[in-house]
Amino acid sequence: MTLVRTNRELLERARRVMPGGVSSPVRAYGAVGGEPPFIVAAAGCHVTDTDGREFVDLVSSWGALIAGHAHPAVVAAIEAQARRGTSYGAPSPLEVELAEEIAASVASVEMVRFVSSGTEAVMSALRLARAATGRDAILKFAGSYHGHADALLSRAGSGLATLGLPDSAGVPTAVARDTITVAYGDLDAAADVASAKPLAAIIVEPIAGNMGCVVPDRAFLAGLRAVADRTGALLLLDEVITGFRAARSGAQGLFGVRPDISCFGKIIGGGLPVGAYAGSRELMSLVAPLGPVYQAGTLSGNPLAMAAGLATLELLDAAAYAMLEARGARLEGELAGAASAAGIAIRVQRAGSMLTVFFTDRAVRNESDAQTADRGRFAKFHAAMLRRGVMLPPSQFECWFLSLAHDDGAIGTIVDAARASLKEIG
Ligand code: KE4
Repeated sequence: MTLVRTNRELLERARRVMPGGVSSPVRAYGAVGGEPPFIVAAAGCHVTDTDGREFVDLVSSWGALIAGHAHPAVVAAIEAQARRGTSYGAPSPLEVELAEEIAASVASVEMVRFVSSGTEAVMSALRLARAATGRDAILKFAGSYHGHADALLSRAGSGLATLGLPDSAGVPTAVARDTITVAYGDLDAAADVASAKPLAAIIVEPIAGNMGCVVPDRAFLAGLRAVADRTGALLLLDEVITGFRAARSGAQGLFGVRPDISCFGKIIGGGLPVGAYAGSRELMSLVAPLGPVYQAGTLSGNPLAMAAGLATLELLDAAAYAMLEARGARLEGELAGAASAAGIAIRVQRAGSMLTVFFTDRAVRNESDAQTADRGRFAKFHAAMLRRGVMLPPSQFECWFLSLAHDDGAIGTIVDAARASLKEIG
């Protein structure tokens, strides 16, 4: 095993044995340029790369680490569990405890099935919806991302209710065609599609995180619930990002909307591989071994992930959410102030501890609005922030995630770096 050398040498080695040198495309920095730092250590809100550079981290494992990196309580839970074994391939008390915790926190949840990623959760939830309704077609919203299952790598066809087209090589047309896509926030379009075509499910990010942060009108989610009820479609809320971030009860609790199926990930695993889909006892009883919907997984409900998730959720009390909201509000306000001081038009959109700085002067309500953002300017900003020791997600269309570890000092560092970086790129 060759000793790890500099970031550059590691990247060259990585590119020889891994596509793009990464395990997930966005990490390759294709959208922002430059070379991705290879992280070797992290604690609190800081990460350190192989060259010894330290950064304030706003990726936070894409939202999973709401308690911050290597939180002592989470590390202790993982260490203690590891000494009792890492995977049993059999039921364990930890899965029961985490399932009970999710059901106690989210009113629409009576039963939970754990899987190992958000993709797997959404893929399985769609299979459940199709089985429950006997229908194939699903409706999603442009700019949202629900993982890389074939049915969700589909983009809008030419007309409104036109069948979907593959959005990735390797996705069969026959699969993509059953996925219809309309603009996020467009309730009329959603209602028209649902009236024209029997849908198994309407799947939506209740607060969008994958076109950048977009908080929909309250009426949108309530309207989707009414459309689903009227047309017999199931409402599937993808809370992989927002679950236990937007609120303890998720975005569904915040907005008072009751889905038929919820998908979770990220935070409920405390940084270890996890996903879950959940709903009423009646609906979830269709899932094997109780019912005809098959879904399985070697590492589903993995004890280490369950232990890390439980330890994380234990930290998320009302005071924690109040602090995340206060820190998010401070960062939002000071970023806007820094931009106006630099004479640069930005739009900061936030929901609690997730936010996006769009380089555009207009409100971003959907994907086409988001596309007006100046990606080149964001790339310059990203590089300038990295040079100043702040690691932003490497895409204009992602969210910055705060954690309990982003204290006032860290917020100050971020704002100082932003002030200087905005002036530099101005
Ligand atoms: P995973 O399969 O990556 O665990 O989850 C897929 C997923 C599902 N639903 C939503 C709303 C999601 O945001 C995601 C994954 N999020 C991205 C970041 N926006 C993961 C980062 C990556 O792909 O590397």
